[in-house]
Amino acid sequence: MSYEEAKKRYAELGIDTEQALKALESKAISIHCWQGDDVVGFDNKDGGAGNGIQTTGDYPGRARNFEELKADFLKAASLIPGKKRINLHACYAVFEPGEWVDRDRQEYRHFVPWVEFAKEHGFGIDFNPTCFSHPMVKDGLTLSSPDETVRKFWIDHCINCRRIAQKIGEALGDQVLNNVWIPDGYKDIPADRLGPRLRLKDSLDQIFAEPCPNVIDSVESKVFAIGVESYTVGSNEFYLAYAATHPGVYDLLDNGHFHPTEYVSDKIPALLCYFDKIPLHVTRPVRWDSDHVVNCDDELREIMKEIVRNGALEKVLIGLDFFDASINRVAAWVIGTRAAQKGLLYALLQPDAALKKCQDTGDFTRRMMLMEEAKFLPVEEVWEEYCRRQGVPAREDWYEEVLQYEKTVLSKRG
Ligand code: RNT
Ligand code: ZN
Repeated sequence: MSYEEAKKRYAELGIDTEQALKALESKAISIHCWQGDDVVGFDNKDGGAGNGIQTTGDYPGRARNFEELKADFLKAASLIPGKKRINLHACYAVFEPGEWVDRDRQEYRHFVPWVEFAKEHGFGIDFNPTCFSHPMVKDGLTLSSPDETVRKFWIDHCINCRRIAQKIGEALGDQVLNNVWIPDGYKDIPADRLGPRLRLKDSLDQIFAEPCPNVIDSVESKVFAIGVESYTVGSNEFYLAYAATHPGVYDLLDNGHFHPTEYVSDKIPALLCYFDKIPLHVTRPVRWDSDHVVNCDDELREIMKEIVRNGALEKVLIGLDFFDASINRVAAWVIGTRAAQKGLLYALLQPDAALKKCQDTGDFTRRMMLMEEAKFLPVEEVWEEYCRRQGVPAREDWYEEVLQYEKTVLSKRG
């Protein structure tokens, strides 16, 4: 089937493929830099990811420094259509040769090389404090620590990060998402569940005190992590209530951070009743918060459907969050980002108006019939047309380029 034929088939259901392509093209996806180096960063040379997050796998070719990470990201970006942002963590500070600065004293200048990179290639930037993989995480705690030296260190880090994000936003003439996630919690049954949360609340109040007009602030909840099974300070209720009572702070939903029978696709329309922005971490949790590479699976499509059919493309900030060290990392970026975009396109090509009408008139048989028929509409032809217009490979041939890159670049790394 050709694109023109697919366009006609969609038109029969009142769906305009050209409009869908326009919407897809204008929606930026924030691609996380940390898939490229297994969440190691540039400021903790001996360690990998720690404190509740970890990568598994030993595929060769991990990016070991700024130059390698940039090159790998660019390779992936060249195979991904549409608008792209790069999501940075504070641990990706770029130091002068011989320089090392701890996280509470980082400055904007350490991220200027990233801003230059973003400007050169037309990427947006998003930012995150890195409150993990660091010796100042004491007893698994950061912003909720009872040790005031520890808590102050991380408050200072988070305040610095907002200032850095503000300057990045000013330099790019853009809004920068600055998302706070902390690993704080306990492996075993806590004796005090309230104290840590009150301390976290106080830390957040200090962190968000300064106005930063180019920053979109968010907080990210979690259920549990390895070694943090019994209690998580920054739980869903805690952060949702914090965001709801602090205008300008948003609740970030990571779809790996809920009980396996809970769905972020259902949380999006709940939050849309109250918030004008919902930042997302789109991931693929396999049985738990495993951060597998995003695939175009049922829940991904359902998440995208909730964004599209509620007219929330501007309100929902789509960011990715996965890290797989068991496969080619550049391919992981390309697969995951293209999957997210395919899911979005799929959602943009649904007969939403007709389906809603069925629901509101109680015609549930027709609703089910139409939903099922819509599953096999020719989305592939529209996707390929999109890739052709964007000048990126439309089909699996993109993988040949990654293999070539692996042969000439990645495999040469020690
Ligand atoms: C951890 C959170 C957090 C991190 C990144 C690296 O469970 O999902 O978002 O994955 O910030
Ligand atoms: Zn996340």
